[in-house]
Amino acid sequence: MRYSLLAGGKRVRPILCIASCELVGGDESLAMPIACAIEMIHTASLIHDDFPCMDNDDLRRGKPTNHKVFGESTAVLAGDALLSLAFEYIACKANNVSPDRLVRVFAELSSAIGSKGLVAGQLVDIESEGKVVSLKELEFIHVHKTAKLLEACVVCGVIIGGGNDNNNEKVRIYARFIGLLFQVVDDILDVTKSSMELGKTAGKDLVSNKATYPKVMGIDEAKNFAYHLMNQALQQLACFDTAKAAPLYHLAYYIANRQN
Ligand code: GRG
Repeated sequence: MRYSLLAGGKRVRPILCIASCELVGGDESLAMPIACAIEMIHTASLIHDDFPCMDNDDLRRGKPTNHKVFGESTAVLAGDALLSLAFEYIACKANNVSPDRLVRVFAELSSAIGSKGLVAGQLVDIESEGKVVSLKELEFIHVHKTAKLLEACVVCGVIIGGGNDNNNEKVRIYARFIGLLFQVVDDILDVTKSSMELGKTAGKDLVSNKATYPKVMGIDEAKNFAYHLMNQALQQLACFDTAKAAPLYHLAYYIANRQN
């Protein structure tokens, strides 16, 4: 559990949670237990995603994957235990948050990762491997695999910070757009890295059976789509105080412009 949780990572999800809490006037300390729990959930999903029966990855966060180091059975259990610890951690540590808000946080998080969230995205992703995938199906996969948890991060942040339903709706749409943006940029980077590395080793995009945005719509259209998604995300922040929304603006820029 420690090996994967403390292996690094960009910590985008906890930052989103804290930034959304502060967006509506809440203090960082209120959101911290939920932010930590979300990183545990995310890490659990990465451990499971890396298994041979799923994405079959040997490296994660620059280190050998959990099952490569500890074996598959221990890695299954490490993921399970991180998932369980996340909910225990919120229940035990978020004691300065009112029970009604905590119940809404539990509902938001559990629905984001279950059969209508991450699990649905993962299932469709696995089942579509090697098949021709439409743009609609690709969007379904990424909305569920990636955007749902990002939505939960910002919505939980707003709930904890004391925001209203309108605030919740705006940040939810913001997260939906940055979730898709995240994947489009990932797919573009796979192609550009591949072409730079051509002649050395083939990049992931060249060897993978998976559908990607550049494969479905072409690289130029994928870049235009990324720009459109970033702008749509930023528009959702227009109704908030500019200074308080600054971290969420910068996160969208960061996701759009990252190089790895
Ligand atoms: C809820 C335990 C559990 C499982 C659900 C395995 C599974 C079913 C879903 C997999 C979901 C998954 C791994 C989606 C990929 C999301 C994604 C974009 C990962 C990469 O995120 P980064 O780049 O990673 O933020 P770092 O390492 O920086 O945190």
